[in-house]
Amino acid sequence: MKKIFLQTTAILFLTFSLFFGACQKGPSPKKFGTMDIVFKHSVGQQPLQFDTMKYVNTAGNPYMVSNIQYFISNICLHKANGDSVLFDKNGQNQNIHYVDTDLPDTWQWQLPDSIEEGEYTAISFTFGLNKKENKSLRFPNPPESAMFWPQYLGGGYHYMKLNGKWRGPNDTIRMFNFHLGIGQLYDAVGNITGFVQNYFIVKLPNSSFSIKGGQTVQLTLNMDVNEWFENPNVYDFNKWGGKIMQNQKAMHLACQNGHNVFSVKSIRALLPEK
Ligand SMILES: [Cu+2]
Repeated sequence: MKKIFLQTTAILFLTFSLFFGACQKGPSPKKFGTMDIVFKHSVGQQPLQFDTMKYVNTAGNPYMVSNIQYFISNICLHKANGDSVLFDKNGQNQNIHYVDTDLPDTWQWQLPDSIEEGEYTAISFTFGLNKKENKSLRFPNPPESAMFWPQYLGGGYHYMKLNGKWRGPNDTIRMFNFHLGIGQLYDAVGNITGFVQNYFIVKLPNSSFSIKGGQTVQLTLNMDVNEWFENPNVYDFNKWGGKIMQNQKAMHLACQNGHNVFSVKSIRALLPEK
């Protein structure tokens, strides 16, 4: 009886040590993929066409777009358990991307860090630059340096320059600089009394994805220009005029509208290269 007991114990021990022995080799090494973002621009469902007065916003302003320049930053990947992964913890401008509709080189962005394989539920990012990131002179070279925001208006950089023209009353064609950046507060006689950080975080709907080791996930992100002018605030160029860098009320309305100008056109894993 004792012998059987010992035999059983030995078998159990062997089984366990085989089982746990295998496990003690540790988890298999983590695998990583990468992410690419491709930037597209539209008015409604149609790709944006430049320099043609073919668009009308919700306020009824006929308008055209000459070019768009903007920063997005702090891309963050979210997991179902509430964890999130922020790229580029070590700085060096690597989690900031400049998009310029005139510069094809800026239309695609390979994110700096590798992404651990697994499931992600959503992607978010900052539109513009947050207070910590938005420091004057951090970009010494063009094209980014041309985005500077005057020091006396709060400094740092434009979040966006959306440039174009609209047709005002009596068929007058007027230029607009729909520019967003740090806002200012003014006293009754026009002295600046404070600054307002207008950057905002965009949470992309329908941005879940999974990634396997060696894969590149390509996110095609679309900016619908019309959305800047309609939701939740109807933005009327005839009311706000062409220049809003010193008009915090107008920039605030614009930034509220900015929360849903971006949508995911597609998000898919490209096959690993062989
Ligand atoms: Cu400006």
